[in-house]
Amino acid sequence: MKKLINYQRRRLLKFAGLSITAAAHPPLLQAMNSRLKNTASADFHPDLEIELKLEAVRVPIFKGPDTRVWKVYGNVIKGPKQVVDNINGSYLGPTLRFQKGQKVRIYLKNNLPAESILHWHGLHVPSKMDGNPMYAINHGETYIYEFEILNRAGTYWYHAHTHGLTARQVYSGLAGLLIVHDKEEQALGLPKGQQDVPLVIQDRSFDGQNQLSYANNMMQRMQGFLGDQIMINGQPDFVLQAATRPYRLRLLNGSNSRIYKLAWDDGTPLNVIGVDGGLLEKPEKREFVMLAPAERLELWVDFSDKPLGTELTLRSIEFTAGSGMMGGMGGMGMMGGRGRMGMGRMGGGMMSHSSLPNGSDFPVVKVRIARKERGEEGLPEKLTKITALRMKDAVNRNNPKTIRLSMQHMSALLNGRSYKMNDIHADEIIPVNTLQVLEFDNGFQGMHGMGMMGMAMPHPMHLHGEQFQIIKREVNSRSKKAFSTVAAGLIDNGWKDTVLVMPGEKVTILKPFNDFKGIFMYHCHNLEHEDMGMMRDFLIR
Ligand SMILES: [Cu+2]
Repeated sequence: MKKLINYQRRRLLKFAGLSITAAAHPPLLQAMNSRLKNTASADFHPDLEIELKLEAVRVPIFKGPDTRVWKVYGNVIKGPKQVVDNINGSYLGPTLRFQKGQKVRIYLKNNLPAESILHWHGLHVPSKMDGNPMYAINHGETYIYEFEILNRAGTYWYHAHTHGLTARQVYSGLAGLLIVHDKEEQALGLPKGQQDVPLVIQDRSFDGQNQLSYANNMMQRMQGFLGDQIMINGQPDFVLQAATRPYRLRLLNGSNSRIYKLAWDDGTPLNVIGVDGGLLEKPEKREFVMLAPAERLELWVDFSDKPLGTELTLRSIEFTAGSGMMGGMGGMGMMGGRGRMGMGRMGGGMMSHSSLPNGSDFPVVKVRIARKERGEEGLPEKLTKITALRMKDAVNRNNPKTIRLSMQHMSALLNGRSYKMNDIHADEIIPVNTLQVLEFDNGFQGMHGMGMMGMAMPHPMHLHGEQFQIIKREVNSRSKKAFSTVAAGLIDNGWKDTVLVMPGEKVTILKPFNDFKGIFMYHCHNLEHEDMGMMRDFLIR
C-alpha cells in the first residue's frame, strides 16, 4: 500500500503577511480573531463574499420544546442580500443562489463542539475547495473557500463531509441548497419567483421531547438510517399553498439512505425538466420517478385547471428496495411496522426508526390549490443543448475502470477497500483532462454485492468534481424482477453526479476529469455506508 501523497492534515498556519492582506479585505480582520485554516488569496477578486457559521442551536420545529440541531447560518459580506436565504424554523441551512461565472469567497466558521467541513455537492471546483474530510476544521477555526461557479444552471447542494461523521452531521442539519442560474436557463420562460419552489425531502425520527433520534446500531449502519417522519424543507407538516398556474419544483433527496419512488396520487404523469447537473435537453414524461439520496430532479407541473381547494399529494409508492433476504423483505414491507414483523425485533430491540421501510407507500409532498392566478409559463419543447460524451473519446475505452460495490464482513467497500485518508492506489490515479469510462458493479457478476444474510443493497454512487453521463445499465437475471419495479422511473439523460446502482446491476458512465488536479472523492451517498468506509479518493494529476 504505497502512499503517493502526504498532506499535512493538521498543518500549523503561518500568519506572516496577513496584516497586509487583511487591510485590503476587511472581513479578514474579524476572521483573524479565530484561527484561520487557510488564507484568502490576494489575486482572487470575489463578486460575492459570504460567511457561513456552523452553530449548535435550538429551533422551533414542533409545538412544545425546541429541537436541538446543528445548523448553517449565512450572511452576505459582499454582494446582493438575496444570495443567502436563511430558512427560519428549520434545521436546514440557507439556500444559496449563485449565477454561473460568479467568483465566490466563503468564510466557513465552525462554532460546533466537533470538527466539520462543507462539500459543495455537484460543483466543479478545485480540490482544496471541495470539502474533502482532510480539510475539516475544529471549533473556532475558519476555512476560506474561493471558487468560480463553472457549473451550468441547476439545483446543487452542500452538506457536511466530515470523516466518519457525515451521516450524523447531515442528519443533525448540516445541509442546504445551492441553486445556480445562467442566462440560457433564465431566457426559457420557466416558472420563477414564487413559482420556483425548492423541496428538500428528508426523513427524520424525533423522540417525545421533539429531539432528533439517531441510533447507530449494526442494522442501521448496514441498511442506512430510515426515519419515520418525512420532512420537507425541514418542516414536518409542509403544504405547498399553490396558485392555479405552472410551477417549477426542485426536488432534492437530502435523506441519509431513503430512496423515493415519486408519483402524483391522482395519476397525473410527471414532467421532468432537470436532473443533478441542470436541465435536460427536453422534458421527459414519466408515471413515476426514482430519487435516490443526493439526487435532484426538477419537475414542471401545471395547476392551471385545478379547482380551488384541490389537494394533491406526491407520494412515494412501493418498490423492491433490495434483493436477497434482507433487501427483499424490506421491499415487501415486512421489515417495518404496520402490524408486521418490525425491525425493532430484528435489530434486537434497538431500532426505533423503522416504521416506514424503504420501498413502502407514504405521502411526501402535499399541495393545496389556494388561489386563482394566471400564469403563462409554458413547458418549452426544447430546454437546452447537451453534448453527448462519446465512448470513443474515453482514454480507457477498451479498459473500463470497474468499481465493485460490496457489503461484506460488516463493512461497505469499493473494490474491496475501505476509506482511508492519503491512501491512493495505482488504479485510483487519473490523468487530468481525460475522459474516463467507469463501471459500478453491484453484484452484476459474481456474488460480491451480497453481504451477510444474502443482503444486497442499492447504492447511490456519487463522484466529486465534474458531472458525468450515464451510458448504460445492465442487470443480471436474478435481479430483473426487483429492478423492474424501479426501471421506468430512472432518469438517465442529462448531466449527473449521483447514480443509483440497484442490486445485481452494472452501470457504465463517462466522466470527464478536467481542469483541476488533486484529490476528488467517489463514494456511496447512503451516508451510513459512506461512514462505514464505502468511500475512496481519486488522485487527478
Ligand atoms: Cu451504499
